[in-house]
Amino acid sequence: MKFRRTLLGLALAATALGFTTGAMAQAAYKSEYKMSLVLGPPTPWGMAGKIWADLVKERTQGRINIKLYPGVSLIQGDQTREFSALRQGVIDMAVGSTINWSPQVKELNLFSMPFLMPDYAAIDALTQGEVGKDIFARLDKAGVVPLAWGENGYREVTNSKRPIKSPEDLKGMKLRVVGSPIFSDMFSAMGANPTQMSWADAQPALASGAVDGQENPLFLFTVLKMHTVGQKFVTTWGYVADPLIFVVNKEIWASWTPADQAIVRQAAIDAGKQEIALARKGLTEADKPLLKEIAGMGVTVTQLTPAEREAFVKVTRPVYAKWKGTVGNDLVTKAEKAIAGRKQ
Ligand code: X2X
Repeated sequence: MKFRRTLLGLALAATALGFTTGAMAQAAYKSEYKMSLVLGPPTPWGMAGKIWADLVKERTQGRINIKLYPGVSLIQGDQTREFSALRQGVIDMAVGSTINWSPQVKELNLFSMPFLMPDYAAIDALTQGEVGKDIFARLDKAGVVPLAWGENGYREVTNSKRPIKSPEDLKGMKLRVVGSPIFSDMFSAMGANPTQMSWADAQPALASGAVDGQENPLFLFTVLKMHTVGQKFVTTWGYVADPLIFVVNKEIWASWTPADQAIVRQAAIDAGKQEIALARKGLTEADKPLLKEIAGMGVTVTQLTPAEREAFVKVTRPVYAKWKGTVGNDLVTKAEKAIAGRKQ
């Protein structure tokens, strides 16, 4: 009773001071929320963050004001620390790749398993289905609030040496890979010489020739004009695609009114849909205009035949088997079934 009376007293005092309860809640809002991203606009990933931030600002009439920090600058470019920083509140919100958070959340390695997702319908079967829900429950347990899916995309391999058509072509090739162990396992199994580094370090390493190649979605090839740093060969093999996930730190989330939470969630879902379309642009049309654009830069674009692709599938099978145990047999089996039953 006493407690209730105190609360009532506080509310009356606040009213006397000219606050409404809504205004009291708003007083706890920060003037700016920090959103972490690896890639900024104009990449699709960067646009995911921009569209989300713009929608939130507009729909909350500026109550929630988000600033973008591309290049994972809040954590000095160390992208594999992003998830821990989010949990700790160094970062308020993020649109992040499953790859970069997988060192902390092992289930996210699912999307990095070699040749698991043969086409875009397979990605959708996972992210938009039960597997996606399981992953979100796991992220919630790990200490963040997951809201929506986006897409970085199929990671195609580029290099300065020769066309890659078979695992033999990768022999001894020095390739930059992300700092997540499954990538070292895969490229070692294919006979390459993988070297782990952040994206911040990868760009000078490509420019100086310290590495021969890298793998990333092809929009990055055109945005960064990778042919100008000697990347003359591109092979499309569709071995891995990394989704993006829109998340908010738990304490920040709890500080918002339910109405604002609903706005932020819906804005993330809307931004995710728009961004996925941007990420697939030029790659899902029958004539794949993005590949034509890259070939037009004097780059040799190799599209593997099913038989050529199969050789890469074969050499990476032991990696798949090993990581199936790490990711979780049940989750991987569920994913395999969802993909087998996907709508085309
Ligand atoms: O580092 C990469 O390759 C990038 C930009 O694709 C990710 O952050 C996963």
